[in-house]
Amino acid sequence: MPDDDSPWPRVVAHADMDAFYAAVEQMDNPELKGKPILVGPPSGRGVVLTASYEARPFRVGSAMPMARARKMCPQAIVVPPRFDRYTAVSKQIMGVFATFSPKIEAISLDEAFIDLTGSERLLGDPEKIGRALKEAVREATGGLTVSVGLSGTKFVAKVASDFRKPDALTVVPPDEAQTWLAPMPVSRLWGAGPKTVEKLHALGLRTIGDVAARERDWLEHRLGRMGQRFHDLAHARDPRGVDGRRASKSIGSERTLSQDISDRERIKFYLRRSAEQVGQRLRRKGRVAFGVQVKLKTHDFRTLTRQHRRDRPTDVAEDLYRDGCALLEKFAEAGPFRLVGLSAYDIAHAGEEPQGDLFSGNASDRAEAGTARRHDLEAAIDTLKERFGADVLKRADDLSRTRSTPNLDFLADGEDKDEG
Ligand code: TTP
Ligand code: MG
Repeated sequence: MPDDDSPWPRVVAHADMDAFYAAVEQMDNPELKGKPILVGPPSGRGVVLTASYEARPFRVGSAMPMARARKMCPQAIVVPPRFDRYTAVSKQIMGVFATFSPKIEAISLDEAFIDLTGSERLLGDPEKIGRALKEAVREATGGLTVSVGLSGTKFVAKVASDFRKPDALTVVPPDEAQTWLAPMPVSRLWGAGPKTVEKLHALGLRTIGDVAARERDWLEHRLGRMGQRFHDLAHARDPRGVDGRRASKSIGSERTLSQDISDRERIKFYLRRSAEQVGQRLRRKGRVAFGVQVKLKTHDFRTLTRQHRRDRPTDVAEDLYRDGCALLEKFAEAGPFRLVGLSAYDIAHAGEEPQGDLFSGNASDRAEAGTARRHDLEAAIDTLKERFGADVLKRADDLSRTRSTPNLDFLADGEDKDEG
């Protein structure tokens, strides 16, 4: 282990394959090499899963409707996806990472954090380790390139891996990280979605350096807990460890359906059910969640997710459900889907959150008051359920609804999953 005053108290790598699906297709079929390709359904309906780097100057890429991408880049060759192949290559890549460190956190098929702290004596300095990692991936896969970022925190490593894609290696020594981050746009901050970015801009904060220059209290006053977090990240402080059990930090409920569905109202029905179960588990554990994720699995077994980070945490099913419905709008695919799930992540202990003044009358405080009322109501239902069982609960829950919504079956059935 390096000593405490080493410039690298921790060594964290983030590795992200370049144009992953497209690169696999180009590797397997030499005729596609060096050409613009779009991986996605050739039918013209549906969305582009990824574009090769040769196609990217035409401003086409992931999640764009295929028909539009073909118009913008007519010379592109459309290649149907082969998910089994990508999964197999992903296993190869993760296997390579495992030869560098046992501490790996896979984020998706093509992306992982690797904790390399203590590996320097064996593998050399971080730059050398990065080069070795890239070479090992190239060799094991038969030619694929990966972009690697190395620094002392997960946050900086992730920003670094994306910095000069493709085929890049970016090493940011921890003591230079804050300066290195400063010119980056605030959208790079972990947890800053489009709405939050707007809010930050309205506060006159456009770069990470702008955020770092503000007092922690100033940020906390305006952005709550999120402000504290941004302050930390902007100073390149990120205590998160590389954790192979990352999934255990979420609480989810999902269900594989007996028949594939496309109808949005039916999907919402299952989202509500999952939201009820997740809310109940959060309350039982005394936790609240900042993050809400919706997961859909397509009939051809592709898992799609969309997530949202709330400004205020919640343990209320109604909030989770509302976020879930908003997230549903963000899926480009129409279905049919074979699985519907909702989970809460970024979980905190209830009571740690600063409470707003319920009587000050601004919109977010009113929203919080609504959440508090709803919390009490749902907690009362929890108690009823514990005392009298699911039947009473069903009726109590019906009474609690002001508008007509599908009734819930509280008896857990199907593929309910509690990762918490
Ligand atoms: P990414 O790592 O986001 O993209 P990429 O590897 O294609 O390109 P980059 O060089 O910018 O990293 O995603 C990895 C794979 O996941 C991608 O090849 C296809 C798939 N994917 C989807 O299916 N849908 C999506 O919306 C995105 C973003 C990715
Ligand atoms: Mg990638």
